[in-house]
Amino acid sequence: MNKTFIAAALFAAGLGAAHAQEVVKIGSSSPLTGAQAHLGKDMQNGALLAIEDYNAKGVTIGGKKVKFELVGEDDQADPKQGTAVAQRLVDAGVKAVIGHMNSGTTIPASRIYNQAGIPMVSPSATNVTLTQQGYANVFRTMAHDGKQGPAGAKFALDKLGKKVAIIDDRTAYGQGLADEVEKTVKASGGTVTAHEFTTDKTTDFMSILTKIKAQNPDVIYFGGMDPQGGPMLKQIRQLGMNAKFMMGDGGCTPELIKLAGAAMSNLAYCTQPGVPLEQLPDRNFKDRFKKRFNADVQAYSPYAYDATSAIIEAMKAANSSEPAKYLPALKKVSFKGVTGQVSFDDKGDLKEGAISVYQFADGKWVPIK
Ligand code: ABU
Repeated sequence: MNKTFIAAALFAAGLGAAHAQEVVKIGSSSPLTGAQAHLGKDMQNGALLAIEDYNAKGVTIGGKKVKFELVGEDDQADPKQGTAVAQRLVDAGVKAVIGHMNSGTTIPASRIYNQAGIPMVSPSATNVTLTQQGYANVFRTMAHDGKQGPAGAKFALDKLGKKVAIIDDRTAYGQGLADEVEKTVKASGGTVTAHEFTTDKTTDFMSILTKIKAQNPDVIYFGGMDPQGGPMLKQIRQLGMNAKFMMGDGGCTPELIKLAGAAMSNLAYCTQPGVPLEQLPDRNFKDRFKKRFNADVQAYSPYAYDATSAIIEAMKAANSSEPAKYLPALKKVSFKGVTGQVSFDDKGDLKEGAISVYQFADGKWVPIK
C-alpha cells in the first residue's frame, strides 16, 4: 500500500499528557517509489520540515494546542494512483493536502478534494490548467508553465539559436510545457524543426534523436523529468550532436547531473520557477534541510514548506482547522515564506512568480538569468 504515516516532531514545547491537544492531519502526496522518488521525497520533506517548525513553536487554534501530523502517501506519479490516494487522504480525515507533485496526478486528484471541500496546495504541479478548472480549493506555490515555457523559449532564441527541436513525455506537465515552448518559438521568429514525443517510462531515445540529428537543430528542448532527461542527454552526445539541451524544472535538479554524468557539458540549460536556492529570502533553508534530512534540496522542498505554511497561517488567521472555515483565509493569506512573498490570485496561482534560467558549469547548475 506504500502508505507512511509520519508523526511530526514530538518535541513541541510543553505538550504533556495533561494538556488538551488537538491533532490536525495534513496530507501529502508525491511519488515515493519509482524513478521520481527523489523528487517526491524532497517535496514531502519540505512539508515535514514546516510542520516540525510549527509544532516546535507551538500553535493554538480555537483555544486548543494543536499538533500537526503529516500523512504522507505515495502516488507513484501515476494518475490512477493519484485519485486512489486522494480518496484515501479524504477518508483519513486530512484537513488539507500538500501536493500532488506531478501535474498528471494533481489535476485528477483536485476534483476529489474539490468534492470533499478540502483545500490543496501543490508546490510543484505547473501545468496551466490546474488552476483554470474553477475549483475554489486549489492553490499552488510555484509559477506555472504559461510563464516557464515562454521564458525558456525566449532565452533559447536569444542566446542559443533559432532552430529548436522539441521532445515531450506526453504527461500533463511535459506536453503542456513543450506546447508552451513551441507556441513561443513560432511566435518569436524561431523554427520548430520537430516536435517528437516519448513517455515518462522510456529510457531509449535513439530512434527519435537520430531523426532529430538529421535536422541539425541548435537546441533540443525536452518537456519531461530528470529520469528521462539524463539518459536522453547521454544519447544526444553518443550520437555526436553538439546541440544545446534545455529542460524545465523537471530537469533542473542535482539528479539530472548525476544521471547524465559526463554528458553534462556547458551546453546544458534549464529553467526553474522561483529564485535560485542561494538567493532564497531564507538563506538558511538549504543548510537546515541538509542537516535535518541528510539530503540536498532537489527542487520542490522550499515550495512544499511554503505550501504547508500557507495552510497553517490560514488556519491560524481563521482560528479554525475546519476546511470550510479557513478556506476564505487561505485565499487572502500573505506572508514572507522561505521562497518569497506568498499570496494567491483569484485562481489560486502565486501572485509573484519569477522564472530563473540556469546553465550547467563547474559541476553544478549556475543561475545565469
Ligand atoms: N513541474 C514539474 C514537475 C511536476 C509537474 O508535473 O508539474
